[in-house]
Amino acid sequence: MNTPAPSRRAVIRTAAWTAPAVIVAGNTPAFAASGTTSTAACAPMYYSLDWGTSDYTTTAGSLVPTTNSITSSSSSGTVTVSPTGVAATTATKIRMTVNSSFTGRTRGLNVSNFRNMTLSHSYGGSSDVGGTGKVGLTLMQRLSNSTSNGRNSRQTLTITFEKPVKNLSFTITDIDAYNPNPSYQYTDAVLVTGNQPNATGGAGVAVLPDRFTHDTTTNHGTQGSGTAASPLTSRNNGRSGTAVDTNSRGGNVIVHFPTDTEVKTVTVEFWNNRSGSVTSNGQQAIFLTDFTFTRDGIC
Ligand SMILES: [Ca+2]
Ligand SMILES: [Ca+2]
Repeated sequence: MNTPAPSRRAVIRTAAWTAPAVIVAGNTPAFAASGTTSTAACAPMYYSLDWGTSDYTTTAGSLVPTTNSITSSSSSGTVTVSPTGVAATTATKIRMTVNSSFTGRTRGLNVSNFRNMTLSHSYGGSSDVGGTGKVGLTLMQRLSNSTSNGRNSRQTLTITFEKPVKNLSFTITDIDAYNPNPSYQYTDAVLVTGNQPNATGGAGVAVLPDRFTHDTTTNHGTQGSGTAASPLTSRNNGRSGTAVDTNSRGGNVIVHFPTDTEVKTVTVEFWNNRSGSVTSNGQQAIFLTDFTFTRDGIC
């Protein structure tokens, strides 16, 4: 047999001729006329986590057991996030795992309405952290004694995405400081880092947030470039003696990871940036909410 292969020009012409028939038979992508080769099935999928309506569950045995108690035990939780406007299937859903552990003197705390690694409701039960109108994942902690040694004592939250995500952002709320005259209780300090996936789907090379949206509209507000030397902290730093209310935006930072860059894991470190003697063993809290991200469509 000596059947000549069709020329490249012929193949392209054939594809150009048959493509409209396929589009007419199915959905016509709005962007078809723009020249892109994408189809609706390959379009990115968008995800938005609402803890309040989610299936979030924790490893109950490792949570801080009773009110006004502390623990040094690690704990974990899982939540499933479904895409918006796309059928929730095994292929499209993404499970997030959150794992909390402690270094140095920092302990998980269960106090009043706030229990570490559970979903918080603000004072008054308004289900609103940082003025977002949303529930948040609670990081509630204090030291095992009344002497703070800064980042040497911290909680580390690791967030692992079952499948790598892109365009990740989330909001940390209630980054504040409290100065109950004459001594300090806490200065919240937060560091966020991440990792891209490696070749086998685990955590690979580092990827850092490339932008932070600080609250600058209140008399508290937030600051910091997100490095260990310049962690996310309160702009007010407790100078007024008052803290940010749990449902105020005055302690908010929106964390943005680089555009179109895959993220497999995120690490959030949370510590008391005071040094020396602190009141109430440095009892302090932040909340994580408004996770949004994308994933390439399945086609
Ligand atoms: Ca506060
Ligand atoms: Ca706080």
